[in-house]
Amino acid sequence: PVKGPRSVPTHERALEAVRAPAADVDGFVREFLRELNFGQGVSLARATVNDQYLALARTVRHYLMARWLEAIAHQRREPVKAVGYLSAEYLLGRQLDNALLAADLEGVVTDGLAQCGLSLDTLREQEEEPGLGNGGLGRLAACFIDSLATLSVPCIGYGIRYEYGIFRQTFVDGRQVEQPDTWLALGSPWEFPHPESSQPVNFAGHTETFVDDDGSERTRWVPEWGVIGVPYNYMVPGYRNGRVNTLRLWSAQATKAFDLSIFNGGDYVDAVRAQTFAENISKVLYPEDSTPQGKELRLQQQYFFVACSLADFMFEVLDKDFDLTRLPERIVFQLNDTHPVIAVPEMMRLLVDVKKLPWDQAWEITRQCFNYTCHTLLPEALEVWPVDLLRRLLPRHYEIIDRINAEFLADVRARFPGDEMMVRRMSIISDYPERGVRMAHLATVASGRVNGVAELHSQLLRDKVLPDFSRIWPEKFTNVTNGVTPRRFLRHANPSLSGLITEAIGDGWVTDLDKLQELEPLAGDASFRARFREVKRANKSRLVNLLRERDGYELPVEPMLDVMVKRLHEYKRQSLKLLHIVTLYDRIASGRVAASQIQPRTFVFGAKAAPGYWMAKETIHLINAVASTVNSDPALEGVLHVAFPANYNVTLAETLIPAADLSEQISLAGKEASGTGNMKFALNGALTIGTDDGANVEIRRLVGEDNFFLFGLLEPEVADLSAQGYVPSSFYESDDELKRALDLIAAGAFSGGNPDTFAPVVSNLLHEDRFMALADYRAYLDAQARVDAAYADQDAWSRSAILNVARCGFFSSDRSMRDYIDRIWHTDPVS
Ligand code: T68
Repeated sequence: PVKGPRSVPTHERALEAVRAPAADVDGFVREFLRELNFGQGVSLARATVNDQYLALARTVRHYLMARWLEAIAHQRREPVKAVGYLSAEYLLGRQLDNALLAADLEGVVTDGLAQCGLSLDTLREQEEEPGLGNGGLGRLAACFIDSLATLSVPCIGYGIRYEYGIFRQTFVDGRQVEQPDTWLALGSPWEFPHPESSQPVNFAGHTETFVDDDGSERTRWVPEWGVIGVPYNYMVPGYRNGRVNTLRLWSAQATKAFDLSIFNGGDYVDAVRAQTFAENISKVLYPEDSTPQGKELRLQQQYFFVACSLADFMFEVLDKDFDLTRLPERIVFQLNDTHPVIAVPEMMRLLVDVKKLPWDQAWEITRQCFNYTCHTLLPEALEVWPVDLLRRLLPRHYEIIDRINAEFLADVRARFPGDEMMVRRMSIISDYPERGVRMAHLATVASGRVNGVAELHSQLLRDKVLPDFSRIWPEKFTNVTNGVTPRRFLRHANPSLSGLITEAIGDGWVTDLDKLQELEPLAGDASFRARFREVKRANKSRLVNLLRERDGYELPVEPMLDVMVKRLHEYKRQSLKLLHIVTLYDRIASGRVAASQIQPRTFVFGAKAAPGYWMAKETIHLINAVASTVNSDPALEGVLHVAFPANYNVTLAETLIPAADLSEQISLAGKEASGTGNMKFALNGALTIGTDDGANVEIRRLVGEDNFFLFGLLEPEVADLSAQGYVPSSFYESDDELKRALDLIAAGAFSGGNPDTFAPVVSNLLHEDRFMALADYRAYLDAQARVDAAYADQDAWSRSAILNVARCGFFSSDRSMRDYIDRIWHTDPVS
């Protein structure tokens, strides 16, 4: 019998709207214990921390579920144009706290768990973060989908459910050793597999022409093998607005037909091998960032997730009989870099071969459905697929690309008769050094809009990377400066500062970050500054405790905390940071400066190197070597410390960034497309020392030049110096301190006297130095001296830090999303 005021037959109850459990302590405890007992199958008394964590995660999901189902139902009832964000990477970070924050459950959960004798702090540590991305590009995708949900804009994030995400970094004798990231091993409570919505994906084979029923000649693809894509859905909750969007990640599975036939033939070993082969596609995230790794498996991954995603949207999300000529009214696909660009010929194939639309009409639709974001300036980072490979793996797609190119080049020739050089430069298919498909060109030709990720980057993209394209289609090119989600990177990561801000100006800033401007007058208030300093100090001691427990570092809380966290790359110039540290060390060790004369600093690095990037790995070894020398010198106790916690990831960033005083953003001008770490630090009240590069330019303009330490060559100066012929050794010869620092490393001061250990790093800087670290060394040291002087006046420093917070509202990813919506997508929120 159903208890309650009204007796409702069971079947009718089932039809009622899904209800969240009561959002009070009792309601939570009931639901949590039910999950523990019936979902996890254990009693509270016998439950492990992992059982408790899994039950908690599932309980929290229940609170979001009704909204999620409603969002899906609403989109079916009253469809509006949605964003299809196509990204090979999503660097999500932990989910539990984000969900608690979005659903406003932290208080209830803390109290409810306490009633069960459990602590939220312990359970949250149990979560393995889904590290399905390499760095900035993947993290940006995660910030963007968070903001779209918070803005109530329908979005489906499409990507790959890698079984192994970005490798877990360990250090052995100071060298990076990669371990597999087994993020799924203890269960993955945030995902919902939907095998019934699987999509078949084909590869290889050949194409053939045939005469259709209506007498027309058509092409069909006769593939050789295929796999199945199984979707796993994740909730993307908006911040306290009742909106929950979907992230749909695809996992590869062997087809039944594929292995059954072999099984029936009696060859079990071969059948299993076939399965392994198919499932390899979503096995592992490529840990190479910035440069494409020209591997067949990578192209398979790209096509796999894009084919699943387009079919999913066009034939599952939309009704099967939807009039595809109206597709642009319902979806706009954003290409997150070139990785998903194979979606362009795939859409053409679906429209022309499968749906039998005329080519021109299909092209018109396709062009209205895609836009492309470029995330790099390094020419070697633009993907080019060898024609032979593409043709073998995706023969029909190659034909389609070839026709797109032929029509595009005919257009170029018509506009610029006789300019065959231009035709060659612009061609989607290049002839040299081998025949290859330039994915950035294909993306640009097919897209309505092409954008860079910061003002400087977008300008260089137009003028240097794609100049011919911007000449023929100036209106295609636009800028959208990156942003970061204030929910994760301020509200969640920095509860102390969030509390102080909210006390001062209310909590509207969480969804309207421009409101931080209201803090500006408080920068002039001595008591507010004192409280701001207390917050910073508390965040530093939180970090010091974490690094003691996590990595065994013993660090003082008092010194300035100077942080450089990002992927290890020559262009980002961790080596320049090292030269600064080695110089400080040398000044004291040589007696030129007394330890007591130095502004005490703790340097923190966090960086993963691509496993195949040798020079980056040598640099990691050198950072660790310098760290152990500096940290074990008793004369430097309390003066200089260097920490390099292994396995920098989103979770570590959340404790590190709020503690920082100084943010290192020191790439060679013209190389960092934007940077987003730079925004997170400034928003958390660190001052930046940085070059005139990427979004640093905009940060400095907004926070004011007095509150930013600028140094180094400007981009045009870099270009000039390059053109003249850059000779790094001339800087070494003419700067005594630089010479001493490099000589010290070369002499083995950090390698137990062994001069060979770091000879390659030294020689690379001295004779090659592609990113001009030596040219910027003196300017960098001078800027660091200005930092020291400024930090000596703590009151003035905190004034600048508060102004950084107050003036960084622009860098909310909510603003980035509004820019995409207004200038590129033209989508509307749902109420
Ligand atoms: C980064 N790119 C940019 N790439 O370097 C950074 N590449 O300036 C920018 O802020 C950020 O994108 C967001 O726009 C990357 O992170 C990759 O991770 C990557 C991954 C695979 C292949 C190539």
